[in-house]
Amino acid sequence: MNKPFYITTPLYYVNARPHIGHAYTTILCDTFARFHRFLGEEVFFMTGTDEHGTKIDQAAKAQGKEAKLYVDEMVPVFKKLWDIIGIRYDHFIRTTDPSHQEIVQTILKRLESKRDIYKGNYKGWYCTPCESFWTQLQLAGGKCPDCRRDVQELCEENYFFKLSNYQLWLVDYIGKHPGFVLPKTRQNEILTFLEQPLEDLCITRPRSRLSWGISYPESPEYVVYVWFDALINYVSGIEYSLATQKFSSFWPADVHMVGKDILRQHAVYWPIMLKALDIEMPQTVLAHGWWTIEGSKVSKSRGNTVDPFEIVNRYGVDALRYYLLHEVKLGFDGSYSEDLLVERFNSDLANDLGNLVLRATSMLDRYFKGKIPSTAGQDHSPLKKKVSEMLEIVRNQMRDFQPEGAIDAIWSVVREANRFVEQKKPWVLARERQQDELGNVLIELLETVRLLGVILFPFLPMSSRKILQLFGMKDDPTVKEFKWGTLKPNTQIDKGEPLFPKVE
Ligand code: ME8
Repeated sequence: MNKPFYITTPLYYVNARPHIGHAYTTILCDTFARFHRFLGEEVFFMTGTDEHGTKIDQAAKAQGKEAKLYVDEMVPVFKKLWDIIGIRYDHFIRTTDPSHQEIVQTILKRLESKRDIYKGNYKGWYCTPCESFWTQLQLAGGKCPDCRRDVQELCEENYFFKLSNYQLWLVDYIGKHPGFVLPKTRQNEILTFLEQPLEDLCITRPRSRLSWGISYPESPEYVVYVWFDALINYVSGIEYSLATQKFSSFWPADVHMVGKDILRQHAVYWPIMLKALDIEMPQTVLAHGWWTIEGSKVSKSRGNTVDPFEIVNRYGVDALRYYLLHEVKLGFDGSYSEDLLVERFNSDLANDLGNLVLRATSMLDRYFKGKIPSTAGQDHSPLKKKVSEMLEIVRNQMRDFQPEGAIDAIWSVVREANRFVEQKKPWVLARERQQDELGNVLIELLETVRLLGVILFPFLPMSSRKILQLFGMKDDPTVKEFKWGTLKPNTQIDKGEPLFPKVE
């Protein structure tokens, strides 16, 4: 029995509504999760929310609400978006879940007993919006080097986690596991970062300064630093303790999908935390790029966000999924443009895919009253080969974390099938009463459409469902359903509605 495929999104801060950046990461993970289910594997896909720390505390205060009330109101907004855009997660973890909080405390006690945690003085500069401490040397002209805003000087006693003890180990580990941090350019960035001595991580905040967080065990005057708390979700969400059945069957994670903004936490802090706890490393930390607008990262603090609810309202779920999955190569930045989204909608979705499906079913309707004809059969089916090659390409592209490449392979079949219609000219065959040839052409076309419905399931689940319904097939297809030649004569297939009515 193979280990289940375990994939995670970051836990999103609930200090603002989710925007297309969050939707992007979650759609990517959902697509990989669906693809592995499609392959017949057991999958555990976890997402959730990061609910502690200064940012959340400030957002709650700004609305004059208790932090817990505030987060309880925000979480459903995230869940609603995931429902709308077809995200099928297996578990939604919140860092305010009592089970998570307990595991964080257990882990801290374990690290203390291993002497990986010590108490010391922290002197530094703090950037509240970024929640980052900086040393004097790291500041950029006295400002936060990340966001260039003002920083505050701080000196306080705190608990520290001995990252430095594990620096050499980590460099060695990354060097020996080239698939651990991907893409390669990001791996190189992490290795460059690790050329400098690693400072120990301050993992508490005095409660007097920040009260919204998990209490440090035996020292309630401290709360746990939000990043230390949040990273632990990846094991607490599967009931970490080395002894539980769930943990031992799901861990190690196959993919931690993250944006490049939080790679350091996932490729430096997290592996060291795991190493110190004697927990196996995840297979891959995969960093994708940023969606930008006019060169700036789409982000709540910059206030240039795009609301995915609105995009879905205007163009539908699959239009958003198609655009985000296909427009950039995973790992690279992409410049977000609604105009381009509309262009792709009209050309790739409406003209190519939508037309193909409608053409195939309407011609069956027109020439055979919607019933699959029985024909003498055919010796040669040019699309069949293309379709089976497509499955292999999709498999390879997905294994290499390139969903855009997988979509290209699917669209190459969509376009080939449209060309096939142009070449075969079924309307001429009908006029000349070449019934057998006409039947063969339509069967060939409909088989292609049907298998497109199957393969689209991980990427465009709504369109996949609509196509499969036309053929009376169930949702959630697996690769077993990806079989050419199972359309039975006399099966009735309705014309259906256009999948993507054009947008002006
Ligand atoms: O960082 N383009 O939460 P967060 C692409 N709570 N992806 C983007 C994006 C953009 N413009 N903006 C955000 C946190 N994202 C922590 C994580 S994990 C244990 C704790 C996505 O709400 C991307 O995945 O700021 C990024 O890493 C994440 O949202 C940050 O979400």
